[in-house]
Amino acid sequence: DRVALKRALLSVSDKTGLLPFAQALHDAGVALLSTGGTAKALAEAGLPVTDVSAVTSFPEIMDGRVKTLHPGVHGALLAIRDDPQHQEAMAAHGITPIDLLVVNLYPFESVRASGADYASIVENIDIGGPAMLRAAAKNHAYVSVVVDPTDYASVLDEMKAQEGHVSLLFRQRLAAKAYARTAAYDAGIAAWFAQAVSGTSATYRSLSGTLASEMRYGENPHQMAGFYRTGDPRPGVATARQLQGKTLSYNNINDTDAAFELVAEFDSAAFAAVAIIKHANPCGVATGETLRDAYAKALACDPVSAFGGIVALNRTLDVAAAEEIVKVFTEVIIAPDATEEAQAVVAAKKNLRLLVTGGLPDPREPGLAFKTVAGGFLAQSRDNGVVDDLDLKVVTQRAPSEGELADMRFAFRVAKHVKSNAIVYVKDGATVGIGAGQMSRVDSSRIAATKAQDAADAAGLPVSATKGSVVASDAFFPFADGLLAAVEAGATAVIQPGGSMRDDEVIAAADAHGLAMVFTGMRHFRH
Ligand code: 93A
Repeated sequence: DRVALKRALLSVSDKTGLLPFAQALHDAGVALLSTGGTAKALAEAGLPVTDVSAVTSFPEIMDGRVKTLHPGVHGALLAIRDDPQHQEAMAAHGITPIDLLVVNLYPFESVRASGADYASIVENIDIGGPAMLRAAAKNHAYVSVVVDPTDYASVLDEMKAQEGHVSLLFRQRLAAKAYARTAAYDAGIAAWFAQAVSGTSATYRSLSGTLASEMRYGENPHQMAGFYRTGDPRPGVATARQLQGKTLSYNNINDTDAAFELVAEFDSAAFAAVAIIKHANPCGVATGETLRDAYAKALACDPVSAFGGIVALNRTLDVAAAEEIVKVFTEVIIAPDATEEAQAVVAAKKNLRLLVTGGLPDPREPGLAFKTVAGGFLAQSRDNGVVDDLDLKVVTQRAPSEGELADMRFAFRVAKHVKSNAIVYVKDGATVGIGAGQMSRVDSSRIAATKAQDAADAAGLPVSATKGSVVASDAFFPFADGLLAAVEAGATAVIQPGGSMRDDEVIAAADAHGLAMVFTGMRHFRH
């Protein structure tokens, strides 16, 4: 399975390392074929090189759009050397096999990133290069294919170790790399098109990403994990700058994303907002005059769960907030920015990760969300519904007071980010009880109330904070029982999508207890 390298075709846009590599190939007795610009560079360096148009007996045409797309080239790459029919075809058409293909592609990605115009980007979609890479990789039984200049040295090492030959395993590895490259290249083109056509920055409409980092493990230590960037420029965990702390783990990234997307729902010009997240669910969310104030209120919701949590802020982290946050064991802080003094406070906690994003993502931005299923995946547009845009319908005899209404909007905003079934109690711009992820809505209601009672007990308060609160449900109450659980907890107003077959019963129960209730007409399931 060893193959001697006798003839190489070199066609590269990135000419890094080209000359010494070509020189070494020439010294090893390898004949060099090349395309226009590459051939020129080789000839100028004094290397003997045959222009590929001599092989194809066809000039490069259409500004180089067609230079290697020719049976003379592809036959030389694809021929099965010891197949009599292939040998006959080679003889009949004067085709000499190519053993080594060295190609790197038109720089589509960097031209796109440079903000070039549409036509220039299109012109930088390489056609002949990927075609040759795929042909050579397919025929790796005979052909070595090099797509990355950092592999030049290993080709020479391999040839040296094997007296001018390369092994099958080596060729297989090169082939795998070539296909990985053409796949990523095309995915990048698809992503650009999705963006160019939709006119939004939703590059994440297409399923492609570049490996940003490999984690030590995934959700659990026996799982592998990688973090991929899609090129979506939204401020968030994938585009953030880490100022300090340990490397982010898989769960950190997942939770930090949940925290930041939630806190971005709150208008930073109107108030400071803080969300504390555990296992991708909020265990405290609050707004306040200052971040310190909001953090204290968020922490009070469930101080036990906040231990080891992730804290997201909608404004620049200041020293006052930082001083409070570092008192509690916290895994990650994420904020649009952090003052120098705040950074100094956080620096005292070596492991604590501090991420700054440069801004807040727009919750109304379109985009896609994915989930894997056995043998496939699901894609849906992201939940970019915002309660402020909804037409709230009062369905009870009593209309909510202005204060209740403000807390209702707050509660529904948070419920969108809580795993279903979600029940969220809110009072005075702070969550006071959150029930998440239960199979029964009544259980979520009860858990939220119990947790609020626990927090009140721990703080030595005479009554639970759910007394006089409002409550949000991410989906309709199928029966009156979920609403009655909220009544029992002392809630005075309810916000929910509505739309149950038994809405009448639920409304009657609310009226019977003097509750105000509004329907949003929008559900916020999150699984
Ligand atoms: O325009 S192409 O899609 N048509 C081709 O036939 C072709 N053959 C090689 N691009 C083509 N290439 C690419 O040209 C290679 O992938 C490489 O990136 C580049 C090298 O051109 P030059 O040698 O003229 O600098």
